[in-house]
Amino acid sequence: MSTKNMKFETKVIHVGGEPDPTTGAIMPPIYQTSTYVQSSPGEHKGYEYTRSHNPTRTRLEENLASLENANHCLVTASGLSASTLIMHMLPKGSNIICGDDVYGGTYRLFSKVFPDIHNYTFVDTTNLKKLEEEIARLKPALVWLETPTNPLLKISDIKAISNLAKKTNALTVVDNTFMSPFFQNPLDLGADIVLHSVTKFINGHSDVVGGALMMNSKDIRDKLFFYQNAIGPAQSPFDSWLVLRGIKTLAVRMKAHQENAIKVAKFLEKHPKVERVIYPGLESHPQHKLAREQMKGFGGMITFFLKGEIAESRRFLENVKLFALAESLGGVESLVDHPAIMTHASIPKATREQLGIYDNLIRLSVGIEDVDDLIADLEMGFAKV
Ligand code: P1T
Repeated sequence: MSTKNMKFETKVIHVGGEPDPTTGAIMPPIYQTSTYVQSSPGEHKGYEYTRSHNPTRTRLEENLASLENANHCLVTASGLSASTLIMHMLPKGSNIICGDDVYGGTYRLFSKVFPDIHNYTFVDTTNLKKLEEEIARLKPALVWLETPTNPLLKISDIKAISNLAKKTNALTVVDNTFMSPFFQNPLDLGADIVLHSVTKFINGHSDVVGGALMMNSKDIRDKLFFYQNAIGPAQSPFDSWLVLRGIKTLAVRMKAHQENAIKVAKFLEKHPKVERVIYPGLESHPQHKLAREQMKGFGGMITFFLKGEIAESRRFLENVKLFALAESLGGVESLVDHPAIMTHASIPKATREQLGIYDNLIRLSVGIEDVDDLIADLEMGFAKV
């Protein structure tokens, strides 16, 4: 069966998972090697050095490309190293439009590391009219979307924005980390590059840091590969193997994350100690209709505002137990995060508050434990507020 005809649930298990040709081993070998023997200078089997290529990583790249309906994939050492490669690919002095609400590390990369090389303008990409004006004014080389955003879960219209960007030959990049390829496929909506922090839902077990870039254009792939090889952020064979192991359950995990998240979001929406809940699956979400159109589900991330200030937030966060207080997301276990102090601390307070990231904002990565246990745990936290 051609992989193009396979359903997602089959692809995650089978693409890149052919039995080992020499032994028949059903699980892919970990090619834990830095180099490969050549029979004569330049004569080899396609592998020269693991920074450039590794067979275990190749299998993961094949699998991930198929999940995003992409022709190509590069697996990198982290999500942020994947973002870094895109920045190196652009001509020096490029204008870049970036959504105003993005992961704090992405914001730090674009506001502290790369401004010497490119010019960044942060725009609310949910406002198409404003974005259109900015695209016409800046003629950017690239429009960077995170949708849904981290942590406010704002949703941008990938199809409409890719079309706007194409008018001025700008590339559209979508950071699809929060949805995973199971719930959203940006290339199918017109984006040029999809980025994932593989650390999150794709690996799903909080034991690997990694990134991935998927694209259809061979030209873009080759440019990005050049920088990956030249700079060096390739994923190790063992980490690629762990991701190949974790990814087999991506479909079942995403369904379970979503089932639990819907119940938790509804519980929070009715809770007297909660001011407001943001979850794309709730009718109250400002872009619920767009979420229904461009996503195949609503995912496992919830953001909510507690009634109170930093003291109340701390009481809540110190008293939940199943929801572990930790950065990151997308693992089978539930996590809770305080963006203002933790994941988004690198954004200046004034900018953060302009966006709505206040001290009473709490982000949940809803795991796949029993949902009644999760709700009881949240209730324990609220009881101490
Ligand atoms: O951590 P790393 O694998 O380098 O991925 C960076 C990254 C990129 N994009 C999004 C949307 C992300 O959420 C992240 C990492 N985020 C966290 C660690 C966090 O807790 O939000």
